[in-house]
Amino acid sequence: METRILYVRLPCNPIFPIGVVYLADHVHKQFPNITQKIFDLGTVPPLDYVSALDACIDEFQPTLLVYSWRDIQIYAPVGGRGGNPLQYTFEYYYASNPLLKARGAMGLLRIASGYYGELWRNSNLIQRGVKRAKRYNPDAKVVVGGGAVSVFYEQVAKSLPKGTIVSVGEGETLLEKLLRGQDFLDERCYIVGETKPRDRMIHEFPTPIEKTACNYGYISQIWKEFEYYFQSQDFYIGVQTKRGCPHNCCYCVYTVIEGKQVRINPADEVVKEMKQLYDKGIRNFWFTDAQFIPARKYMDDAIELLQKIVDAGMTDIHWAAYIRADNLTPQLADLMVKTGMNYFEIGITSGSQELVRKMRMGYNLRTVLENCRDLKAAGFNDLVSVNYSFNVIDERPETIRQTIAYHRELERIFGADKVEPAIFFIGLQPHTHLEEYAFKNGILEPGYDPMNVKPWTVRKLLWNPEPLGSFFGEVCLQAWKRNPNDFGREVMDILEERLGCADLEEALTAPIDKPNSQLVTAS
Ligand code: B12
Ligand code: SF4
Repeated sequence: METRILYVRLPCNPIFPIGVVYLADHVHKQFPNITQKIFDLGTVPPLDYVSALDACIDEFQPTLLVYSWRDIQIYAPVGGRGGNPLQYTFEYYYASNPLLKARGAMGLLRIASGYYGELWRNSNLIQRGVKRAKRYNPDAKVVVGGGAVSVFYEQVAKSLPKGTIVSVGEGETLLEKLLRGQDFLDERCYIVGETKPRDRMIHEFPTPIEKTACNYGYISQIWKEFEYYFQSQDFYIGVQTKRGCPHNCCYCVYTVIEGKQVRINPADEVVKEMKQLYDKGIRNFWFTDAQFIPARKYMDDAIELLQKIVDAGMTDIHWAAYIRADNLTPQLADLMVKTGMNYFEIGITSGSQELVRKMRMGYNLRTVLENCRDLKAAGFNDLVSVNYSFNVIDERPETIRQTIAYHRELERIFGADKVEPAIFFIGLQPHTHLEEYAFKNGILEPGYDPMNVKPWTVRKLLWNPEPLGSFFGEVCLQAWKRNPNDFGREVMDILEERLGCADLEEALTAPIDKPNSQLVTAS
């Protein structure tokens, strides 16, 4: 029987579906004769999801369904789909005014029903698709993967049909083995109702592949809605330049999804891929790497890539990426500005070197400041978003004062109007060190369900433990009241009014660990 693969990207905010594009490209390079089609529900209006999927399956009659599920938006604390979940959560947990508390409860209820609704809808789209495909090909198979499945692979099985192959992390090799009829169960996957995920499966290393430039000529033949993403100038089209992150940040799951081993995609191939998009009019790119410059030893790769972008004549582009800002040199800063980096997120989490170390983030705040000065000197004049997550571990009034001092220094470097503090609270994710810490400290029981959003679970998973939890709750509520449109800056101002500001030098110096109390010693 002829193999016909249908890639279904499940509904998602309009983010370019780079995952399925890469999978289809890889399969085509290995099996040029297999017929493939990409169907992106991100471009379909919600009321038409079911009918559009049915019509697509009726027409294409796939023998293999590849469902890609990007996000299950559980603890998105910033501007979520149904309002601001962080605000509702904090109103519900911390407001003393009963009206505010009630508003928080209503908001949370709306968000929870939206969340469960999306889970149900996506499972239904999978079940329905398989059933329909079997009408035409009784042996049709289904594989499910993508970011959301990678994080919650242990939980999703209960809503998927028996026989579904659930995949963790990158799926190229799994699909290849499946299509060759080889045993694929040594890949990071399991089959619903037949095999169980191996213990700590997500920590297994992905099978490395040699990444070559995506063939967009081919992709545009198998994907009708491709042009959709070119219509708005706001889209940042994804391009991956490497896979893997060697770090250990306590709350982060990227390093396990992608693995710790960094695998660089050859610069010439990345540029070749970008050039095809550039020639179609694309000017905004998002380097979708977990980290664009994961460590000092990868700075030369970043330099090579950026230089090749310039050499290829792509001098009027913009790009963005996750950047820790600790691995920069003046030369690299120069190239970043010259090649159009126009959005810059410094995910430092805290301005206290002591806490940065305790969270296992492995960088030096003093170096970050020096590099920011280099970026400014190189002409960087766009907005800088600085991510702070308070109260992760061992936060105290003095560490808050240090974070204020650090933030004020960033304002001195870039200009106060250019530095935007993005205040997050960590959403605890499975398979992280923070989860392990929560088990060891009796905050969570092993076997808890991370996809459960009951109020008592959310209180533990949206990480803001006492004794400072109520204090931060109260500060955030005050900030929303005083200036809802500039929440981050308002939080920083209120914290400074209440606690003051440390000496910068104090923020940059970490004292020697006290045993037992920190995450650093918890494993
Ligand atoms: C870059 C990135 C972003 C960028 C995207 C920029 C852009 N224009 O593309 C930005 C910053 C905008 C972003 C935003 C968000 N993101 Co994000 N993001 C990532 C990140 C780091 C990489 C994703 C990526 O594109 N990778 C490269 C491509 C090639 O890989 P991929 O799509 O995952 O596909 C591969 C595999 O998943 C697999 N695969 C995919 N589908 C399938 C299907 C099958 C059957 C198989 C076998 C395999 C398979 O194979 C593919 C090729 O190897 C991941 C974390 C990570 N390291 O994976 C989080 C991640 C995807 N994001 C996540 C989330 C939650 C979000 C937000 C909702 C956060 C928020 N609070 O607002 C937003 C909103 C996104 C939206 N839909 O609106 C979560 C999703 C899981 C979850 N918790 O629900 C992730 C996993 C991070 C995390 N652990 O929390 N994100
Ligand atoms: S937070 Fe960034 S640097 Fe840290 S492990 Fe995750 S991807 Fe790597």
